[in-house]
Amino acid sequence: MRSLVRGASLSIILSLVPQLHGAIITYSNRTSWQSSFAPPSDFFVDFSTFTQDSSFRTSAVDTGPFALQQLGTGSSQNLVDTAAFNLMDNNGTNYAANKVDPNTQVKMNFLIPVVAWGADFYDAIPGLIDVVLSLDDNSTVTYQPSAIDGFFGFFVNDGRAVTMITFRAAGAQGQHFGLDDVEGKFIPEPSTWALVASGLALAFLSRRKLFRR
Ligand SMILES: [Ca+2]
Ligand SMILES: [Ca+2]
Ligand SMILES: [Ca+2]
Repeated sequence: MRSLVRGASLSIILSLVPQLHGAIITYSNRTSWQSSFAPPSDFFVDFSTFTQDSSFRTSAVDTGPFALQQLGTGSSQNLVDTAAFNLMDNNGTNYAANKVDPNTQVKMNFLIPVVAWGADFYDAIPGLIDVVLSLDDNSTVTYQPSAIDGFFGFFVNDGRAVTMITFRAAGAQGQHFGLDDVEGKFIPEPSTWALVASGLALAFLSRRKLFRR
């Protein structure tokens, strides 16, 4: 009886833990995701700086922290959609309008690899879109957003980082979806660690001097 209760409480606890996939944790809630890494985030792109529709079909659109570009030839869409909106999948502000199908993917290339990334997805029917993470150890991991309209984010906690995200059709059916409020954290630069290390060394030395007096 007791082990039954223990088993039940364990499964409840496990159901509360974010989905684990190797050393990458995924989130469907932005606030929970933000608490997974050391805030603040390094970038937040809401596409509000765009004043006209900008296609990322044949050339990349650079937002600063990342660039968007279509791979393949199947789609007539794939643009940053500014008001008045051309397309249906949006939250009422400028956003990235993506169309993926068996012949067309969209890639998001990061200026610096990211350890944390999240975005709001719109009209992204669950099961139809693969979100493929390319990691700096040349491995890939594939996820799918779980809500038609909602947040999807991940945190890599094993020292690796994501260099590119590819959005692709999970099956034969194409899918059009909006992406907005794209937020993330770059991998800490070695120089940052060097600064931290030299700061610690200075603190250590000054303490030693104090003790010698
Ligand atoms: Ca927006
Ligand atoms: Ca427009
Ligand atoms: Ca859709």
